[in-house]
Amino acid sequence: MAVYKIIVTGPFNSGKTEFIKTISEIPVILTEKNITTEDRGIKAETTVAMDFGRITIGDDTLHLFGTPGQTRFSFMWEILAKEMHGFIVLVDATDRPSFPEAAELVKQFSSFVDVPHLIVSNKTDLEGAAMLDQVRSETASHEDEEVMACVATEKDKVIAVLEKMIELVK
Ligand SMILES: Nc1nc2c(ncn2[C@@H]2O[C@H](COP(=O)(O)OP(=O)(O)OP(=O)(O)O)[C@@H](O)[C@H]2O)c(=O)[nH]1
Ligand SMILES: [Mg+2]
Repeated sequence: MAVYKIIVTGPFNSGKTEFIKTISEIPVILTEKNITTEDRGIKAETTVAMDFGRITIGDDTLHLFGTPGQTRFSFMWEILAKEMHGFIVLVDATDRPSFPEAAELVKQFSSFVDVPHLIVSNKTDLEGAAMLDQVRSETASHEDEEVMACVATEKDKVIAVLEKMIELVK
């Protein structure tokens, strides 16, 4: 029985909060506030500090910490990353302009703590989603890096990502 701290990061609106809400076995602690910037055309609320959820898979318990996506709350990133065992970078596959930012997050979180990570191409259910190879070539630091497809609203897809994460951190 192990407990792992896993960070779920990614650009604004990539689905981090949704991912944790879909899977958590406890009510998720949310810090969503009304959006006051030009991003408010995209959705009403954004994460300003963190999400927290928990899920037990087999013998392992994952503590899932979602980060804010808006860069003005980036001061939270390093605080949340403390003592993490691994991190997930969620990418909105329909938002190609956000891919360089996702690549930057991979580098940044790797520099906080040297732990395994997984790049996850999210919203692959939507029309216009980029192919997995395209997401990989624009976000991963090397060609054979693991990139998984996901739909954060679907429990089985989120579980598959977390099982892979457990495999990587063990
Ligand atoms: N169709 C579809 N919609 C999704 C998926 N994942 C998230 N969404 C939707 O995308 C929007 C953004 O999701 P959030 O979970 O708020 O994204 P976030 O990454 O937490 O956003 P910030 O905290 O503001 O950076 C919401 O309307 C979600 O319901 C997905 O896999 N498919
Ligand atoms: Mg959020």
